[in-house]
Amino acid sequence: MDFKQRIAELRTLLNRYNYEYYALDAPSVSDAEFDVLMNELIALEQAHPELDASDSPSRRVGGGMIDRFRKVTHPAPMLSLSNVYNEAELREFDARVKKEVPDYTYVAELKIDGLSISLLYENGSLVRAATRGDGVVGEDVTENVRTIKSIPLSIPFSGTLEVRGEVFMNDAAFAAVNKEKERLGEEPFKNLRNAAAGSLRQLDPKIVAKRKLDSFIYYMMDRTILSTHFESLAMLKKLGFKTNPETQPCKTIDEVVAYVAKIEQLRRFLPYDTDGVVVKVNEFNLYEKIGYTAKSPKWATAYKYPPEEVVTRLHAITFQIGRTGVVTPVAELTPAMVSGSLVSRATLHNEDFCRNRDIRIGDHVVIRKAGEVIPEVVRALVERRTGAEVPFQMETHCPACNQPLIRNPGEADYFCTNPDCDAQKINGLIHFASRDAYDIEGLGEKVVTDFYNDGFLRSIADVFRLQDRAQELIAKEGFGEKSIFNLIDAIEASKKHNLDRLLFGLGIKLVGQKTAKTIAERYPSMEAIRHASVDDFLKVQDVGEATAVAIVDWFARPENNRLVDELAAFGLTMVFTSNKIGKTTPFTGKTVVVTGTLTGYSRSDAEALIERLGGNVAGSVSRKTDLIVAGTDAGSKLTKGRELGVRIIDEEGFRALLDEVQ
Ligand code: 1X8
Repeated sequence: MDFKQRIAELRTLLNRYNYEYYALDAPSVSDAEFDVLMNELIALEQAHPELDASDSPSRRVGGGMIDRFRKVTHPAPMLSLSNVYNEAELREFDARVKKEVPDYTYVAELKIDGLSISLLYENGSLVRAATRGDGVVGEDVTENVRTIKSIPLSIPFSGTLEVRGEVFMNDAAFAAVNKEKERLGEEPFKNLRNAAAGSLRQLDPKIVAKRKLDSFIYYMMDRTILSTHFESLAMLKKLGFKTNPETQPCKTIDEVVAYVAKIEQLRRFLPYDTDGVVVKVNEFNLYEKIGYTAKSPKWATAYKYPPEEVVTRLHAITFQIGRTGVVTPVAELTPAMVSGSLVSRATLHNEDFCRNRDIRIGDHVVIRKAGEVIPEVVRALVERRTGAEVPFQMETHCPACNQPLIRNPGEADYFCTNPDCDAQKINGLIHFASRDAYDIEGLGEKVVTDFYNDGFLRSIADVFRLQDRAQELIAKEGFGEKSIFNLIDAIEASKKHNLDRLLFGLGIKLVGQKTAKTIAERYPSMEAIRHASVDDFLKVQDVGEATAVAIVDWFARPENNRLVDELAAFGLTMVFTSNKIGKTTPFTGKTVVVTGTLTGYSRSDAEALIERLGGNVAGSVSRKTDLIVAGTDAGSKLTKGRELGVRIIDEEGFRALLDEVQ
């Protein structure tokens, strides 16, 4: 047989075995047989590089490093779902559907706690995978997604097909990755969702391949081929996607209510996290009639289960010093399992929280872990008191440096104001390197603390000096040469991060992740931020007086300015590159259709511009269209827009609106 044919045969065979193993959970060959065929394919492909194909099963090991994730605009926005939290609200959802359409059925599915993904296939090949992002613009994670074995690289379908689903991690893969992280002295992932998100955003697809991500696909975006959602799920399965087996068609809302009750029991035993049930109207032809809100379809909703509450004993209250010096009371607990992880500490928020709830040492307390947030104490069980409990007492001095704590009038928190407090500095460094901030892989809690104590790391600038001390670090006990070089590579790579990560990472009081981003969007360089006044910051959406003052105060300190200068000299990115501009424009939130020929812009340039300025571009005119930009020779879209009374502008009007933005 000629090699061409053999390669094709091997690809087909391996794709099938892969599908049987990962999507159907029903392998028909042993791992050893699979490996033999895969090795044969790899050898043949290496001998004949001209036959390389992006959808070859050999590609699943992950290709070269990615330097950043390209932004992609979704063909149609990835909407979120409205939420309901109890049976009554679920029935209200049903009543709203019934008002619009008398005759309908539902499909009830598990809500998977992972991250939403869009997969685009052209003539059967996976050509693009994108994260949800803000729903309009996501990130291109194709190379990483190719390593997910339950996602087919090719499907028997001609033409273009977009499908959507959830990428997640199961319990076993989670345990394995955290074990490995622990071995490397890195901070473990806190939950399955973070592990899935953190893995999918890895810049090295080979690492992603090892993380064993999984998927369930639950939307076929083409709603013209079939007439119901349930049929489309069957078709997705037939095409080779992994669909969730717990999905159930429901004729009435009563059946949905029963399903919700059934899953409430079942979900505890599933090897992946579910945070609720998704209910969708089954008949596609009703979707337009039922309609959409700005953010979500009205033909679907998500029933969210309440966070699990567990009773345990609070045996001590300690005080934790945050990166900004804030001192938080922490409940030390008898370890208890809560929503899938062992909890031995929970936040008590602040002094007032503890006083208002009269939390005492020795109390039995209710704790919970709601979604992303850290575990918290909900209340004390007063009826279980013995009389030996000790009332809460706020600490007066910093437990790390022993300086007096202060609480400013009008604020809830106590602060340690000693700038040389070790605990503050270590936490500041941990924060800087953390995933949501400057995201330096390999520089977790343990490593930072260790490097700090050994004098390698005292300020953020020291992070970028570590490469000069590589030999000393290698000589230190506990780190291999490889892990030190990996760390240095990760530090070097991090310098490309966008400015909002740096701004957040600096640990300026009250500047959270979101605030850092909105500020960087408005003032897109470190110089602009450094020179902005309190009034300037107040112009930024959602930035209040206290935050504005905190930023200006931070930059007023000479040591902070020195730090910023040093970081710039190390080559860190000091400008913000945005896909969208932060300010409100005449296009913000508007649905715009571009039609006809424009002289100054190609259609796609005009559309990209509108999106960058906050508008949503649509391909057809409907009642939801807010604005039509009509060039010359505009046809039926213009006519329809006139009929519907949509605002219409020509190219000159378009330019005038753009001028308003400047
Ligand atoms: C989000 C999710 C959906 C489903 C499962 N898990 C999710 N996280 C499902 O449809 N079974 S749908 C969805 C969305 O539309 N945002």
